[in-house]
Amino acid sequence: MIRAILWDVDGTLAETERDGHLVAFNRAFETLGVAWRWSEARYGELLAVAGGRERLLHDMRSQASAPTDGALQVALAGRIHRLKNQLYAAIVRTGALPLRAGVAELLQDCAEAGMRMAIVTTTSAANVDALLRAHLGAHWRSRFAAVLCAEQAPQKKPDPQVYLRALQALRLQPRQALAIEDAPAGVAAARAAGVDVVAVRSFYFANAEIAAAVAVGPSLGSARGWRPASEAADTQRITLRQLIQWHRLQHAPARAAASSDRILPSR
Ligand code: XBP
Repeated sequence: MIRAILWDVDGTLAETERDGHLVAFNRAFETLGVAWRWSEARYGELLAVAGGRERLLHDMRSQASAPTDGALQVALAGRIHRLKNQLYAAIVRTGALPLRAGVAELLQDCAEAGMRMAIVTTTSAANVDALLRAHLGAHWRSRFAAVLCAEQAPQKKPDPQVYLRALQALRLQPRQALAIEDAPAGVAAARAAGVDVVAVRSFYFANAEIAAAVAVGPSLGSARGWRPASEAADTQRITLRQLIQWHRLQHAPARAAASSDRILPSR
């Protein structure tokens, strides 16, 4: 039985990587007089490295104009990353990062059903605050039973640390939670913590291999194109009821199909 929905942030709630972090990184490079820029494609490759600061340090190894001294690299990465986060927050405030389709409705489903929710991300707390304040208002935290960010879980996904800490905070067993993720590293992190995942495709992971999810689909705003197929013929989006159904199918396939109407909430 699911007792909480665990939300990833970047790529899942909004297309923050392409339209937010990448743009902000390039503006930070420019502002600080750093010679290099990242293309959309290059940033896609760099997403294999979790964490903005870690990504910068990784990329510096192949940048001819980057400092060669390790301490100088760390200092420069810190400066760029701090400015990047300020610029990211400014981008969010312009309204350029809308919630992805179906997210607001699913948040509402959970609120109405009394389903607890948590934010489970390895991005910085300031970035999460900027995004959710813009979309859910100044009191957005009250909608979540727990908020776990890079500050609480320094081991980045695919390390399971952030999921294990979320389960601890919620006092739940892994089987009592369901994660929503977009990236293979996020799916791996949740699975390594024993948490099932519904994976929603984002721009950068549209074709990535995601084998370990209970369901994979293009958007929470569409009931089409999901594997396994969404049973929500009556709705155009993925509902909490559908998430519960997928989770039950995973653990008790025969019984779930027979008893779903009796057990599932009405929406
Ligand atoms: C997403 C990330 C982050 C963001 C940038 O993590 O990997 O690094 O790209 O954010 P998650 P920071 O999938 O856990 O949301 O610059 O704050 O690291």
